[in-house]
Amino acid sequence: MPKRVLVVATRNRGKIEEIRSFLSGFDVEIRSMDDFGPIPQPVEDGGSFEENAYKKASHTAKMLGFPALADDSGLVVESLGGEPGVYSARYAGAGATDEANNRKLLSAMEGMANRKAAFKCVISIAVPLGPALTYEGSCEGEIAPGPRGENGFGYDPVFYYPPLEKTFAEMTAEEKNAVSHRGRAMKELRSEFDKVLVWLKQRLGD
Ligand code: ITT
Repeated sequence: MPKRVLVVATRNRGKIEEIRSFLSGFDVEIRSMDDFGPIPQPVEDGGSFEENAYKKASHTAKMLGFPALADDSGLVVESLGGEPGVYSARYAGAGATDEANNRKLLSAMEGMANRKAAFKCVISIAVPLGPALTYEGSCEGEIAPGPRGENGFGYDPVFYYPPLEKTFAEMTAEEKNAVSHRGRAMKELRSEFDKVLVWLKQRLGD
């Protein structure tokens, strides 16, 4: 029997690599957006990570006719009232680079004693029509005084994880995946992946 196709609905290379490694070994054929021609981008105007993850997964499934997995994630900083939150990708403006977002965050945090922050991740798996499955994970840490480390992507150089005394960018992929927001959400998804495959079969009627 051909393997079930699952499209990873993200343009973020860092996320794609992590999600692929979490799903390696499962009975599913992972495709990325690069395997298809260009499609219109979904509008990420939801007020929560859940809403945006569903929008991305559902939009992609509808456009491509395959089940799709989307990840909406971001950094929630306590002393900034939860910012950048759902605006994490465009904190320093539309199309901002990771470096620009990190610079803006570090300057907003200058002189702040409370540096508590949490990475949040919501994974949504959707079919072309109907509801989606949702998985969530979070990871608590602190905003470092300055960037440290070369690994990972996004806010990794400025997110310090006290239990390992490293920023995410100083960790190996294995270390980050074991404790990260995405790692925790994907762990839950992996633990019931057989049920996900049954759910997809029922929804898709094949
Ligand atoms: P897609 O919407 O195409 O998936 P995106 O990068 O725009 O890609 P989001 O809208 O979910 O994704 O924005 C997430 C933001 O949070 C973005 O700036 C990421 O770099 C950052 N982020 C998410 N997970 C991260 C992680 O594990 N490490 C560092 N930064 C992360």
